[in-house]
Amino acid sequence: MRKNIVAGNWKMNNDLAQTEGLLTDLQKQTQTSEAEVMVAPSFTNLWHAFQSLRTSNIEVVAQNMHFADNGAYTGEVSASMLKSVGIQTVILGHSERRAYFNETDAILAKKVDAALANTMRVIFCFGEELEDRKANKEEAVVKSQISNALFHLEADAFKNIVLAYEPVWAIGTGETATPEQAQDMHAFIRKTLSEKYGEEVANSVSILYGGSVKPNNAKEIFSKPDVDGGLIGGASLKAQDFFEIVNAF
Ligand code: G2H
Repeated sequence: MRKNIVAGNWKMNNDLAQTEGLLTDLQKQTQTSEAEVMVAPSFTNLWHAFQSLRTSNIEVVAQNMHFADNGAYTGEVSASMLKSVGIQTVILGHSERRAYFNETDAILAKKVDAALANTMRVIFCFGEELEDRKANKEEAVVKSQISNALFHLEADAFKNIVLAYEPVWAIGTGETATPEQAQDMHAFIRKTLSEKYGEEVANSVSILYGGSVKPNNAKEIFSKPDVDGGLIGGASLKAQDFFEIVNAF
């Protein structure tokens, strides 16, 4: 059985005081679903968040990392640094990283390798842009993003990979893919995995949907058979909204 996961991607929001406030609010929430819950604060607040949530069911994860283990990469953070502050999971390939920081599939393949070599779990993000969808190229784009960054891996590596389909046109725009659009793409992703690695691997990988998931649309999106949870941006910044989404399973 694959896991249901709801991960909050705080992006570049919340200084230390705001992080403390949100962590306190999160711990007041009641979880009624069995989904795995994660939050991704910024690098400066990871250690603090890890300490505050270490006795809770909420895992603290990172939003990004570099592929090298150390060295002359000013401003970057490595997998071993993340692990040294308790972080076991990293989000890689978010469309904002691809768009604003020129992260290519080739760079992402190296980051995935580095995370796995450090026994970390990866939430690997990808998704088409609006022009791709208008040109009916969404499946081709998604297939190439996944295969370029992940298909050099052995099947076994997928035990530590979570996929997050985030159509770029739905991110932070208030525009959500319909539950049917999400299901169609998730089924396509699973088929693509199955063609390369077989059905067992394909059926074991959790595929999250991301892009303007809110308390009022989460239930319908999560009800789709190939949608195993969500990567939540804006709505993860308020504990109550986030837990309404967590409990939408
Ligand atoms: C997509 C998502 C979180 P939002 O970026 O990764 O953000 O829910 O604000 O669209």
